[in-house]
Amino acid sequence: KNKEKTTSTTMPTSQLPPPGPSQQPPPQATTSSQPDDLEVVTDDNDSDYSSIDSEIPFSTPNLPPSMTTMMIDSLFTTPPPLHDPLITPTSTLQDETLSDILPFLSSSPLPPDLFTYNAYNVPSLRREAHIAFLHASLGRLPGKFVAADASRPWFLYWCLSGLAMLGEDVSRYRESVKETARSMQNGSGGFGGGGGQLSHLATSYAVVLALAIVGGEEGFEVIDRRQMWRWLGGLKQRDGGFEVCRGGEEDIRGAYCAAVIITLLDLPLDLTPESPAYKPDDPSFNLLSGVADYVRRCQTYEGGISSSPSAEAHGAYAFCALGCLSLLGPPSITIPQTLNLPSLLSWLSSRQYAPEGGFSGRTNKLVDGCYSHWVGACFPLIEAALANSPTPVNDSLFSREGLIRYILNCCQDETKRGGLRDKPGKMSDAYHSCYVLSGLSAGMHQWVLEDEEWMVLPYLEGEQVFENADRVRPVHPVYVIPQGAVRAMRGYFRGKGGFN
Ligand code: FPP
Ligand code: K
Ligand code: ZN
Repeated sequence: KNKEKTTSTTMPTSQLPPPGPSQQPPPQATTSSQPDDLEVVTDDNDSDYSSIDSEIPFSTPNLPPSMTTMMIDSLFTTPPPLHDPLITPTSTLQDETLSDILPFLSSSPLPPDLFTYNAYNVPSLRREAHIAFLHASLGRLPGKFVAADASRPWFLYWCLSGLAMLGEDVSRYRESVKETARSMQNGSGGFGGGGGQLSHLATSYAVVLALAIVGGEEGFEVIDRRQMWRWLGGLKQRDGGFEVCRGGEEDIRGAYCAAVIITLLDLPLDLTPESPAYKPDDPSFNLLSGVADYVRRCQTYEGGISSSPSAEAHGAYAFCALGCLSLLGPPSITIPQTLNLPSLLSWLSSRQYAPEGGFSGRTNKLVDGCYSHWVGACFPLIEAALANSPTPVNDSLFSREGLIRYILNCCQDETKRGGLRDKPGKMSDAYHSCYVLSGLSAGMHQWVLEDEEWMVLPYLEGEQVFENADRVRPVHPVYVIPQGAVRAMRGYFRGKGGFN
């Protein structure tokens, strides 16, 4: 079995995007600020939800009807031909993980009462089970989730985004998201993880996206744009980057979250003298100035992108970098101008492993379902960056088949719990459900940017190893919410103008 540490909580806390810091006044009864109509799970003792053993035994493979099933390419069923002789704790874990994962890829071990296999020997998407899991994750959670209190805005985003990709109408959450957002906003600008918590770029990003997904102008109106703009000015740094909160760390998450908020709310870009980035001798230096330079400084010797200059390249930050650049201008210009594209593409491609088919987050580490998004969703942006290149991309820069096989075989919870996960043996959670589905969506669609509009082309049944019934909805390649939600929010705030 997978020896990677599995804690007793269902959240991979080491992987949670750092929450809004709660070193401010103690959270004021944040649990009670959750509106009643978000309570979908009826009770804390729901054993189903909180106490499933994370070690899920394999069932005996029940072989599919071989007459109708296509052969699986041996690329996805056999260990790699070369094995590095250097043995390390991670190489040992990788070997063990591979032997855990291989049965899922090469036979059909998933319980037949919950999954059917298609003609490519790929299991179906358990849409209804994942929908139920995400609705439940928006409700009252078991007590141990108190540790994730400052990430409540993230739960809103992960669950709503996941539900939207699964085709659910989430407008029923409008009222409750609006009131929850109101309770998280600070008078001095931005949103914290809950009432009484310091505003943070990650939680502000998550709240703004949650409001966009549920839609509705009353919800949009909750956002104090003027104070948001002032607060962002206070986080902007002279080197182009952003601190994630007042006095907090400066990293590329901050730059991406800020660029998303600024463009969705159509905020004015000018800085006031109160901003640490205000340059009296250069009044044109604004909220988005120097962001590309900051991103450039995050590219490492490996070709990937790190959280901040001189750190280790990681897939999550590659997406932040490309997303950020795609918001600063046309990606075909901003990306090649800023980054060494060949070395970035080489690094991104090296993240996809065979036979697993999924992506790892960094060199010499393991595949994980969430990187289906953080790495997988980089490819549409890379393709857009190459739009004007002399060698256009005619097909995919990654193996869609490999990614889809990994997700549908290995990342679906195989009990009645539902939800999506890192890998076999791990518990499903809202974070992985969101980002596995987003990666699945990236694998099932192709994007082209025409006249500043992202256009989606579905990969069709027959060209791919999934059935159309299992298609998930496309999401905007930069904002990672439905395109209609982006349009509605940008349309609402466009032209609201500046402040005097
Ligand atoms: C390593 O975790 C993970 C990181 C270094 C970064 C994680 C950051 C994000 C997922 C999101 C950032 C983006 C935004 C917009 C907030 P690990 O060591 O547990 O996993 P690994 O072995 O796969 O690297
Ligand atoms: K991981
Ligand atoms: Zn993960």
